[in-house]
Amino acid sequence: MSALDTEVLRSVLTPQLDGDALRAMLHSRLQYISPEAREQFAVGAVENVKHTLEKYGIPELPALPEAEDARMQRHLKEMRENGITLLGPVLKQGQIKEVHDYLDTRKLYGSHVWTFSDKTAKAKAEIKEKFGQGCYILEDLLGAPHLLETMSSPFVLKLVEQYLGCVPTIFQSNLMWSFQKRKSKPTVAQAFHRDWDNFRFCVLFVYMTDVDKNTGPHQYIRNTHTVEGVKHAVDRYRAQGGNESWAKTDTFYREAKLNDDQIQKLFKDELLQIEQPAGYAFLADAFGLHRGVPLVEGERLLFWTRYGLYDNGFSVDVSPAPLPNDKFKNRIQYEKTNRYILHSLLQSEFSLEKPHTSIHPSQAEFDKHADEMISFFGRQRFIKRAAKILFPGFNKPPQTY
Ligand SMILES: O=C(O)CCC(=O)C(=O)O
Ligand SMILES: [Fe+2]
Repeated sequence: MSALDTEVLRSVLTPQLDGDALRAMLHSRLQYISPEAREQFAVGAVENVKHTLEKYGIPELPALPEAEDARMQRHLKEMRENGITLLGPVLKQGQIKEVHDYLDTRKLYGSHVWTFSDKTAKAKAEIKEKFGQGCYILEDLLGAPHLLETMSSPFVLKLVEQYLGCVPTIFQSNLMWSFQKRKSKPTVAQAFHRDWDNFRFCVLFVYMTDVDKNTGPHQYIRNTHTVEGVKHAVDRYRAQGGNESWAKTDTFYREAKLNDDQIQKLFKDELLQIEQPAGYAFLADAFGLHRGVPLVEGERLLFWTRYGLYDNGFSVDVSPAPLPNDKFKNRIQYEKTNRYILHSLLQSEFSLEKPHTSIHPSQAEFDKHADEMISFFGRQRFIKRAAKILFPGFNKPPQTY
C-alpha cells in the first residue's frame, strides 16, 4: 500500500481530528462544494470540533473582563453583519520599529508565502529587484518581537472563538512584503477573490508599514461573506435595473469573474478601503471578496494570521513543520487551550506526528486512492465513515458544484 493509502486507512479507522488524508479529503471537498453546502457543512464541523475538544479536555477560552467583553461583542456583531471589523491600532510605533529592526537582520523569500518561493533566502534589495512580493519563513516571524503575542492575544482569540463557534486552530501566519508593481508577473491576491481555506475561518491582518491609497490599501466588500449577503446584493442590483448577465449569482460565489473595476462599481456602497498607519489591525472573514490594491509607489509589509476549525495543512506554506516550542512558550500563556490553538505552528501534544504534507490531492487524485478503498468498504460506506468522524449526523456526501 502507498503511504497515502495507509494514511487513509489510519485516519478513516481512527477517529482523530487531524488525519492527513481526512484533512486532504476535506480540503478537496471544500474546493468542490457550493457556498451553500460550505455553510451547511460548517455547522456540523463546528459541532464535531467541539465534541473532539471535549474529549481531549480542552476548555473554552476564559471570558474577558466586562468592558473588554462589551468591546468584543461589538466587533463580533460587525464580523457577522459585514464579514470585517476594524480593530484599530494593536502595535505601537516603538513596537513596529522593534519588529523592523529584527527583520532587517533576516533574509526574505521571493514569493507571497515561503513554500511558493525557490526556498533560497535572499537580501531584501534582491527580492525587491526581482519579485513583486516577498516573505519571511515562520521561524523568523515568530522570532520577531510582538507578533506571536499579537496573534494569540486573549482579546483576539476570544473574538475569533465566538465568530467561529469553537476554539480556533491557527493554521497559518505570514509576513508579506509587496512592492510597487514591476513589469514582471502580477502578484498574488491583488485582484478580488475569495479564500476557500476552511469551512469557516477568519484572518487577522496588521499593517506593518503605513498604508495609504498608493501603497496597497486592503479592500473588502462588506457582506459578501455569506450566501445570504451576496443574494441581497445581487437582488438590489437587479432592482436597480442592473445588467442580467452581471447579476448571475454564481458570478459572485466561486470566484469573482468580474474585473476589479466592475466589482468596485457594483458594490460601491459596500466597498471598504483601509488606509491606516503601521500597527493598525482588522479581522476579516476572507471568504468575502477582498484584495490588496496593487501599489502605485513604495512598499508595504502585511502581517496576517489565519484561524479556522482544524489544522487544514496550510502551515506548510510558511514552514516545513511546526517549530519546537521552547524558544516561544515563555512569551505567551501556553496552557492546554493555547497549545491546541497554536499546534500547527508550535510543536505540542496536539501537533501531527510527522511533518505536514503540502500535497492536497485534487478530487480526481483523491478519488483514485479512495477507489482502492472502495473494494474494502464500499463507496458510500467509505465516504460516510470519513464524514461521520468530522460531521456526526451528516450522512450524505455534499453536492458537488
Ligand atoms: O494584501 C492584501 O491586502 C490581501 C491579502 C489576501 O488576500 C489574503 O491574505 O488573503
Ligand atoms: Fe485573500
